[in-house]
Amino acid sequence: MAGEPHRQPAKQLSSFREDVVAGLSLPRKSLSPKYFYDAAGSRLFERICRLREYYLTRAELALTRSHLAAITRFAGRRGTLVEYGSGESLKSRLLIHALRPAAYIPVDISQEALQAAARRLAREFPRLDIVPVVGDFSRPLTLPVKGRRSSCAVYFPGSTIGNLTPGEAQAFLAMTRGQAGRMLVGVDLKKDANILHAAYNDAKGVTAAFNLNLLRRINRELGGDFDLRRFAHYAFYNPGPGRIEMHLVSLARQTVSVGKHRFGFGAGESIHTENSYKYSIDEFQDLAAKAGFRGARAWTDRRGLFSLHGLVAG
Ligand code: SAH
Ligand code: AVI
Repeated sequence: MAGEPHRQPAKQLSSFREDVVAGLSLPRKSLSPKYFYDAAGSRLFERICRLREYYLTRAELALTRSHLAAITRFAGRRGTLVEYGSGESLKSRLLIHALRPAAYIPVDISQEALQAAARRLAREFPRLDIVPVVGDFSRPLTLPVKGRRSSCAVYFPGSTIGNLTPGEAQAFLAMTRGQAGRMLVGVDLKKDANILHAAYNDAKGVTAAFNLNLLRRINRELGGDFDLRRFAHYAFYNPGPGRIEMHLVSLARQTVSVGKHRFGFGAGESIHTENSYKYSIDEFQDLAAKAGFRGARAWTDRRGLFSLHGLVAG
């Protein structure tokens, strides 16, 4: 069964305008990747997950299937499973089958994706108590978790943690330490930059459409007049910080309005729209330790592309 989604207070979901105006007013323009995920953005991300070049989803599914028994022993059966950034809850199905949780609490900022996923899961697992929460995990969240913290496991797959800066990731982990005794975190691994480059520059242009959809969303929801033909998707691996950077590059000198605000762009100037940090196993375990977690286990796929960390609150 899946009830009506819990919603966090309206303020959390109404800051889109303020954040866009603030981000486009910076000397180096930037927008938070959390705004990619309107209904269209969530659908585009689902297409990305099925692309030949986007190895992350396949690698994480493969490693979860092959280590499912050990992952189940680590997370524990019949407790509460909280999932952050659950999207279409693709990988969660494997865990729900194995863990048989008493309750599943998927948390996502994208209401449409969350509700559609909860409805599908309710058909597949009719006896599971599904409590969807529409909310932003970059802010403090109150979750409807019943029972003891020790019987709650938090699942954060997909390397969504890589979309946070290391400082934000540490703060996020520290916040979840108060919610659960154990965490499972999917983290993309450092690798050949050519493989990374292809994953964020797919031949069909789906990642480009995903990036540009942010401007379409600003036009629709905030009264913007971005001309999508005058911006280009640009993604590259920056080895210093160890991250893929996604940008939208202005192809001309131009002025864009968002409601009553006007923003000038030079030719070649970019809006930085996403970071996707890649970590070695040790780098991520060090980060988790700073947030008060012990990296108890780390599973990888056979090709060593992706990792799933089992963290225990220390
Ligand atoms: N877990 C899925 C989806 C990953 S895509 C997978 O592994 O394939 C990232 C998901 O996190 C999207 O569904 C997006 O809507 C959600 N998301 C991104 N930023 C968020 C935030 N700040 N708060 C809540 N959800 C967020
Ligand atoms: C959700 N997140 C982990 C994806 C990533 O790989 O950083 C988002 C994405 N951006 C471009 N392609 C996919």
